[in-house]
Amino acid sequence: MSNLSVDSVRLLGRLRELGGIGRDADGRLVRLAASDTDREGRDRLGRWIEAAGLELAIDRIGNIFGIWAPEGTAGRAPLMLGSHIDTVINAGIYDGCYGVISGLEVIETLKEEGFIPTRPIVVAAFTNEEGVRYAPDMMGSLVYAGGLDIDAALATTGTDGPLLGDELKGIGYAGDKEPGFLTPHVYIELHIEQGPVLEREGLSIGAVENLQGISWQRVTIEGDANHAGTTPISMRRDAGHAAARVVTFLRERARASNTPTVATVGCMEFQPNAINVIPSKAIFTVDLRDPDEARLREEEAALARFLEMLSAEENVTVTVERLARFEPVTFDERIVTEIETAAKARALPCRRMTSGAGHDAQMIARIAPAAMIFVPSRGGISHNPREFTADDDIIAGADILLDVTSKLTLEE
Ligand code: HGY
Ligand code: MN
Ligand code: MN
Repeated sequence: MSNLSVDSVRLLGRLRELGGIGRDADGRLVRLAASDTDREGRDRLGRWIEAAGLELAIDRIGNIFGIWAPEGTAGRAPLMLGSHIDTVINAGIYDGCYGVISGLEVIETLKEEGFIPTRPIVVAAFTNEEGVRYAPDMMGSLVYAGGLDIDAALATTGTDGPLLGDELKGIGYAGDKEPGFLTPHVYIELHIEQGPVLEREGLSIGAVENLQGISWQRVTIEGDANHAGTTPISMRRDAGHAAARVVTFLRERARASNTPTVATVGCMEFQPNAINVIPSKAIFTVDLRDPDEARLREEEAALARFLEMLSAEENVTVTVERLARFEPVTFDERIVTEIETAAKARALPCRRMTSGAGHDAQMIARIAPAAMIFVPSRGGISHNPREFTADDDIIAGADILLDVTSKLTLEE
């Protein structure tokens, strides 16, 4: 079907329209899971889904589905196209939204062309993929795939306090469908790469064959508050200094490892957080990732050893809470090959690659054959308002999604 193409004006227009929803007073894009701005984005997507003549369904964790089940396909497992529309803080407009809007666009294009699929085609927007307000990330798809109990997920406390279940009720997205109510025949996620590889190699399409493991932890270090001026260095139980040593340890270890291991301390809070008080407490997060499970375990063990040594050396107490842990995932070889074939048919330069970021596809891969399609990110930038993908690449990726979707719903 590589002579068909998506409606680029509609696709790009919606991407920009959704990208304008949830701007704060400083113009930053912030649509954290189950927030009022998340509701606004959800409502807009729901209107597009209904206007396209699809059945709109919401499950108990707020996952949104647009279902196209033409005559004769009812009861067959659907081909599912998905991603997420929640964002990080001060986000770009493409992360997640691109895959959901393109999935809807593919369905609308096929419908308008009179295409008759052999099975339903569904577009999904999963709740709380980013995990910024509620951990773990990819929560909606993890619950959907049976990896996290729905009631435990709804009882999760947000970084700002409220329970997820209450917030979903509050925004009107505590749906009635049981998570997992549709088991996909195949799941395909179109996403920006969020890294530098495709751009650096001058490629248009990434056929994503695997995704690295992710370990999220929250570390709390407790020492003693004391006077910044009168307390000799040798007498300090300085939680802030101990935390800083962890940040340096992680970076130095990852840098020296010559492996794909990456480590990030993204959040840090000192208490009492006063200029002239030695911090009594430091609370921070550690994000460790590696495509190899054994190496990821070794990084976690090395951090645990370091924290033990630190506790003795700095005379502080250290407690660690696990926030998320996902093993590396290998995607479905057949779908990855279909993506490469579709790129070749359109003469789009393509390569196989690993995803450094977490995605809903890694959760849905637990219940269905899954794979991902990447398009280049300018400068490899993401989780940043400078996130950008050229329109041609946006359309090319959506056309590949269209080709693979029509191929997989034509023959079987
Ligand atoms: O953390 C991730 O990789 C994803 O953006 N949630
Ligand atoms: Mn994403
Ligand atoms: Mn993201």
